[in-house]
Amino acid sequence: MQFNRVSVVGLGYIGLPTAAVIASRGIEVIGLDVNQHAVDTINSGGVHIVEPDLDIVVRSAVQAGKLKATTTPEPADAFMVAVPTPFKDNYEADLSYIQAAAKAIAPVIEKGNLVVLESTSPVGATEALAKWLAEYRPELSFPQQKGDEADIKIAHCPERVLPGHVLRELVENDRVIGGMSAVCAQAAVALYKTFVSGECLLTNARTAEMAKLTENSFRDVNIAFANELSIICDKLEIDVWELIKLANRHPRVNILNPGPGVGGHCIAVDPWFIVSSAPDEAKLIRAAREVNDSKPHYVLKQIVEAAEQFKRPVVACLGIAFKADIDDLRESPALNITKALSQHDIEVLVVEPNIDELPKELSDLGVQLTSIEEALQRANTLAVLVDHKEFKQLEPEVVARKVIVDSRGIF
Ligand code: SAJ
Repeated sequence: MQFNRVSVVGLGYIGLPTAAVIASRGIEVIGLDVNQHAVDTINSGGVHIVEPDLDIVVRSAVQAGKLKATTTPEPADAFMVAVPTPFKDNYEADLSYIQAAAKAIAPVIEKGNLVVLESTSPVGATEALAKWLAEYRPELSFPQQKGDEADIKIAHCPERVLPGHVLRELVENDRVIGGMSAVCAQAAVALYKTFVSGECLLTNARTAEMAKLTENSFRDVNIAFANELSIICDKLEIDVWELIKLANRHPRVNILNPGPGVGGHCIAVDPWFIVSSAPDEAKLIRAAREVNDSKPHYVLKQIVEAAEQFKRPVVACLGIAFKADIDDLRESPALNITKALSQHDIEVLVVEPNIDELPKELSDLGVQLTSIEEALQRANTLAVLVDHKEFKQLEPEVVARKVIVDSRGIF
């Protein structure tokens, strides 16, 4: 299959880098988004999200005339849907953005087109997308009706890039490509081969959906193991970091790092899609979620107890991002701990080298953003919430006189 024009639906953390990378390969890319501000920013050569080097790739693709953003759907050879799939209150996946994307592109799809769902999705979402498209365009045929002979080809190819390394991983990572038929999968491989140097591994759509959920659940379960160990070790008066280092010397053991909880938009969400599809069977996956979700409360309690030894407790929270060396504060356990801490009778300072301004939800509570030097002068308690490189470089003598709650084990 030949791709002269590709439409990327949803220009967020995945869609925009994908659109820019495909455009950088000389293919004409139309980015579709409902957010006018994002569309305008991109068309002026800018970016509305933070990811290293993304601005450079977007700017050059726009200047070369290969990337254009719009709020109005246009015809293309292939459509890649990268819209959010949050969960609802009952932890069931909310597919309304996928349905809205289907509704948006339905009027412009044509016989021979390929539609790929990239959004992380519960098992069955690709079939749901195909069903919606068939409802909106009854005169076209779809793989659920005609298999390999269908007018429209549909596949699922979950994104698997690590925030902070998106541009490299988009190209280098192997991709799992699940077709609703063999021909659908082949067409999707041809599309991904235009920009992926990793291997494209073929399967069906349901397995591809489950593969993505499995990858993130694997990580969640393993982080939960480390988090549970850290709580057990506190009780038994053992240094969990030393313990893990020793245990990891076994050739078949590789324990991850405990922390203040699991943040970000993927690992704390995706396992719930498995749990809600198989509630009675997914016991371990659910327990891992619960362990990780409870860790911020445990760390908060440790900080409050440490701070309350002082008559005038001043706590410096080191880091509020959701993980090391990024500025992304969304779904961050460190941010939530800091917020909860400021509701106690404690003065709270934040050191976050990756941002210039505190989010309003913190500044409104009287929390102050300070330099590391000022924090070391003013605070009597240090709460290490993120293992940013700036904190790892601190000399042990500098922090020696402080009471420290080190949820990341950097000191
Ligand atoms: N964390 C720990 N201990 C660890 C590792 C991580 O507490 O040993 C915490 C981090 O601090 C962070 C959270 O877990 O709060 C998640 O961070 P992460 O670096 O593990 O993952 P994400 O959310 O940035 O990206 C993940 C990746 N998935 C896997 O590594 C299996 C990425 O490849 C996916 O594309 C992404 O989720 C996604 O979009 O699904």
